[in-house]
Amino acid sequence: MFEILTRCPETRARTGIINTAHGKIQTPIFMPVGTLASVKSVSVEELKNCGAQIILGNTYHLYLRPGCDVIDHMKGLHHFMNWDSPILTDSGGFQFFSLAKLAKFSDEGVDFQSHIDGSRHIFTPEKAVEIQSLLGSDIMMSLDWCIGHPADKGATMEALKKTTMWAERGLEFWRDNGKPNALFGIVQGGMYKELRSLSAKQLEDLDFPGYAIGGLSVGEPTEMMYEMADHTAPLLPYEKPKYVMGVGTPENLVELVGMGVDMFDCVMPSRNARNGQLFTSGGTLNISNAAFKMDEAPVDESCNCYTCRNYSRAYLRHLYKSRELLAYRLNTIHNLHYYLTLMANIRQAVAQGSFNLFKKSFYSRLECGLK
Ligand code: PRF
Ligand code: ZN
Repeated sequence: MFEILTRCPETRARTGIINTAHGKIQTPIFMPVGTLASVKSVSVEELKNCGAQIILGNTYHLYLRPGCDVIDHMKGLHHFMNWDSPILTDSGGFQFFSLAKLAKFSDEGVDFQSHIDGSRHIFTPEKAVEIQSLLGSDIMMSLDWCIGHPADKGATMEALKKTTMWAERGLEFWRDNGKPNALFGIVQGGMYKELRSLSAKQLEDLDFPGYAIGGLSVGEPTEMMYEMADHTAPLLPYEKPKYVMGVGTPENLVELVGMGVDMFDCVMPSRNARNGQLFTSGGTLNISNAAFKMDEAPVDESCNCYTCRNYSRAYLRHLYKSRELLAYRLNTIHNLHYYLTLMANIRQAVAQGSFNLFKKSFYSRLECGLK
């Protein structure tokens, strides 16, 4: 399903193509987060115009609301939300860690209480694959156990063991139910290199179509996150896609691509847009800042998004300060366009053999600051 097109001569960065039942995506790629069958505040047409090729949906959320019966009746997630390009779904592993109340982990799976109404549910690794197949996901994720930071070695080992056991069971279920979608394994192992190595080895033996590095950006310092990713990425099969889950800032994406990572998702561009934080080539700005009160300039002079082509910082500040709904939409369009253009520029630089040069100019523009 994955074809590597070019390799950076100086780093581990590469470009490639992932083939899915809903078309091809170019890597390295960023996937906007559409947890509840919607990337908050923007339409699918706007997403496409921002350059989105694939989006992420959440099994945990969609299972609870609107429920599998609704999405099944509506002929799957693509048809339900009118998105005809690839969709990757997360398994729920992370939501048990971040959202669900009183999640109990056993060999069988996860017993949890809904964060919406407190009702009790059980996810097994087989059920996680079954639900994702029903959603019509193009790339499904194994049920895993994501552990926070700090965590002692014993607890981290326990989460890793369950993650491997569940990966194996999910994979078997997926193979028996041969669907046109892919299933990725997720490496855990906390901040212990030897456990990361063990997890990567166990998953490699299972021979997944692709691999994720999970359990990062869970409260550890950035340097530690880089150290773990840099340690783990080269342990995974070179010819398979590698995905770092739930990361990160524009700088994180640039660094991780250099370590050989192909795929990313993060709520940061969309969530921060709704909090007034906008990304630009000169760093972030907060649109509520009084400095923008009379500012006729667009958010970023070098941005070609719908928002920057049509509106001033002064207008966006006014919308945001007045809590006008349009603020969320215009801010989200800009931030997603920024992230997706960053990835397109990274792909171009890697393909031309100039990724290190690109990195230099990326950082020097950030250092110059806002214009
Ligand atoms: N596991 C899963 N989803 C995730 C993570 C994980 O570890 C993370 C960690 N940053 C984000 N999303 N299944
Ligand atoms: Zn813009």
